[in-house]
Amino acid sequence: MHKDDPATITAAAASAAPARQQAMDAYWMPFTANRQFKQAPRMLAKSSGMHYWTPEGRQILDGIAGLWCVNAGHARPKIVSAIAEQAAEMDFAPPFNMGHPKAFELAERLIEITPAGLNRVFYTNSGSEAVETALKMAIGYHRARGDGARTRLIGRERGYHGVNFGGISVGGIVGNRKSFGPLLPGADHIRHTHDLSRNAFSRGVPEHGAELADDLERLVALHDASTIAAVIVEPVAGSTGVLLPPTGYLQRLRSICDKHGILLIFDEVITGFGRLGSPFAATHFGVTPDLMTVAKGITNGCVPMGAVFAKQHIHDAFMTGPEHLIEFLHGYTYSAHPLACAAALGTLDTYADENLLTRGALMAPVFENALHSLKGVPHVIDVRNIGLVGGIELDPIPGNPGKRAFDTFLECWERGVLIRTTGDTIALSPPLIVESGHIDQIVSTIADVLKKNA
Ligand code: PXG
Ligand code: PLP
Repeated sequence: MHKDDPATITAAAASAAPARQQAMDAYWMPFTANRQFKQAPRMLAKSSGMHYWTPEGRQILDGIAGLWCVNAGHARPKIVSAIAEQAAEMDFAPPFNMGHPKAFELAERLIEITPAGLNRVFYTNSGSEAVETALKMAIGYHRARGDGARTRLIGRERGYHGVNFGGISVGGIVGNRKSFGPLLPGADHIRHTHDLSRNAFSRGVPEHGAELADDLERLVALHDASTIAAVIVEPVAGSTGVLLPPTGYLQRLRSICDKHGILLIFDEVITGFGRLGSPFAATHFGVTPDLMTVAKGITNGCVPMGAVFAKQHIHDAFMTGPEHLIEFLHGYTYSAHPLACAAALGTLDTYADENLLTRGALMAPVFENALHSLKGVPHVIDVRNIGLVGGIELDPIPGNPGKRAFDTFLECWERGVLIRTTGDTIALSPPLIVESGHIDQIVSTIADVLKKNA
């Protein structure tokens, strides 16, 4: 378009007009009710510490760390300056057959905090890409060892593993799967662990349900272990409403995998980097997977990044053949992006300075008590908590699932508190710098809204 075109002139004049209404048609928003949003937009313009501000300057308390990712809180100085300095020093470096120092430094720093044995790091740009990478590593690993019939991937009902084809194939959210065809062949699912009848209002991990891990034996009996490459689970399922593993469940899953030579993948995109009060869920539960996916908190949400951690023997299985040839035919243009590596290093410094990877354990009792005070509030049918993750399940409006929780979200927003809903569950995951006053504000706002609408 030429600069003297009438359309260009009009666009320029419009952008200069101070009270111009923002045009919203062009942006197709992700996982959003686009038409509803554009009628009544909820916009964020600034962030610091525990808060956002709207373009009009209204302060919003962040009850969900952005989207489970801003674990150290917003606008942390070491992260901000790391990104700014890196942008000025070197913007991009090709990651294929080339390297840059911060990519290596970061990997060494990361394996200091991962569970023992997970000491090889592959970078991606999101959790979804980390999941695809881990699934391909699992299948490639077996093949490299001469066990190429192990191609099946097992997920779990109600699991969320991002939105790419591998992730939705092992994922267990009907809505995310049903519109997109047959997906990956050979994927199957074990049962989820959510059981309100036995476990409602448990404080911390629920008592009942370790035997649900035995569902993996059912799939082994059906498909034969020799066809199964890996099982992937979220140690605590986040997206489908904060579903906790029953006592002993993850241990049992680990031992069934070991018995049958199946790799265990923990998807720690949400649980990684301190969310449960330990650096990782694997640390928290004392169960080490063979592969572990992370994203979100790795850069405090400031620059997109994900990663897969692999046990060394998995990495080493690929390191065969002529030395000049690529061993794992996989990678992204932006793997180990310098801005992401710099942000991650600033993030790790911030976590270390303030002991944030374990601070959740100190705040967990305060959080737990506040959440469980919602028992008896109208429509609350369960409260679940671990570390600084909370789930408040509401009874659905008959014939209108999700509406009660979504209406609660809208009213909390009006009252200056950002929460997240999935189905009829409210999910909370405040930044790990949260203080008890913030927790009170979040929980009392939810209680007030539910009582008002009772
Ligand atoms: N695995 C898990 C366990 C996740 O929680 C992903 C993979 C995908 O990560 P990316 O970076 O590709 O989004 C996630 C992401 C929600 C919500 O509604 C949760 C996620 C993302 C968006 C919304 O709770 N988790
Ligand atoms: N599509 C095309 C045409 C490409 O050239 C590339 C990368 O070179 C991709 C997709 C993948 O992009 P990315 O490496 O950012 O995932």
